[in-house]
Amino acid sequence: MNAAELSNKLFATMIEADRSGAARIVEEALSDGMPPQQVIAEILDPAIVRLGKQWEEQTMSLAQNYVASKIAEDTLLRCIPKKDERSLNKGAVVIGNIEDDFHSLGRRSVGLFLEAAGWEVHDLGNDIPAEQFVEKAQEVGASVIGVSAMMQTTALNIRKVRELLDQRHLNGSIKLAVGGAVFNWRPELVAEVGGDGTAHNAVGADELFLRLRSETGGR
Ligand code: B12
Repeated sequence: MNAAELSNKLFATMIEADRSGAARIVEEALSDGMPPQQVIAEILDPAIVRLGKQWEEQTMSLAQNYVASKIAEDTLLRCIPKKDERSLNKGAVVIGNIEDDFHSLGRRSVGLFLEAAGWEVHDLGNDIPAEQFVEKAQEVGASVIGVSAMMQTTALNIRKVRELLDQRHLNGSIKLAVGGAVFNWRPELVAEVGGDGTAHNAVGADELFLRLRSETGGR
């Protein structure tokens, strides 16, 4: 079965709330030798995009969407390599969903791809206030803060991170990456919230973070 077919199967298990069926599909792909990043990019991501479309077309309930999202999260967790299998040599970064935002799936994908690419990722989780992002970045010596927001309203909370970085004169040493579906729909929002750059998906996050790190004077 190719990736598109497996994605269709995974989508069906998400809609039918079939958690163990979803687990079997992922285990099968991984044990056939498909790299975890490919499982995410070609099997999981397209299934979530379809989920999003159905949600927007109002052909599913919030409860159904919620269970489907949990299954997507399980799938993502199954793809995360064990800590000791990674070599983290690109330096520290901090990621999280901005205050009031609970859309964790995209952020977790980004974290996974960054770790796989060699970054030491400090993932703060959902609903993170601006102060916490900046304080953690200072504590771990991060060159980039990556903030995820899925909704127009929550994206605007990212401005507080920008303000804090500027107030503390950290704008030269810590860069602000922003992302989430709302930035893909409205690219002008990146500048509106004071972001230094964005990537449309997790696959592009490593390149973005490398560029931003180089703007801090880091190698
Ligand atoms: C799944 C989902 C949920 C799940 C989230 C589960 C979870 N654990 O994440 C649940 C059911 C909990 C949920 C709740 C809500 N949701 Co919702 N949700 C979605 C949905 C269907 C998919 C989002 C998703 O996971 N996409 C898949 C991931 C892989 O893609 P992604 O998030 O875009 O991330 C990729 C890129 O954007 C990028 N990226 C992401 N972050 C970052 C960060 C950086 C730094 C970089 C570089 C890149 C990057 O890389 C990621 C991986 O490739 C979207 C619809 C849609 N089309 O997006 C609505 C959507 C985002 N939700 C919406 C709404 C309104 C809500 C609720 C208010 C619903 C309600 N009435 O209760 C609540 C609010 C919760 C909150 N306060 O955050 C709206 C937002 C409208 C808007 N434009 O403001 C949307 C667009 C649906 C809609 N059209 O109504 N939701």
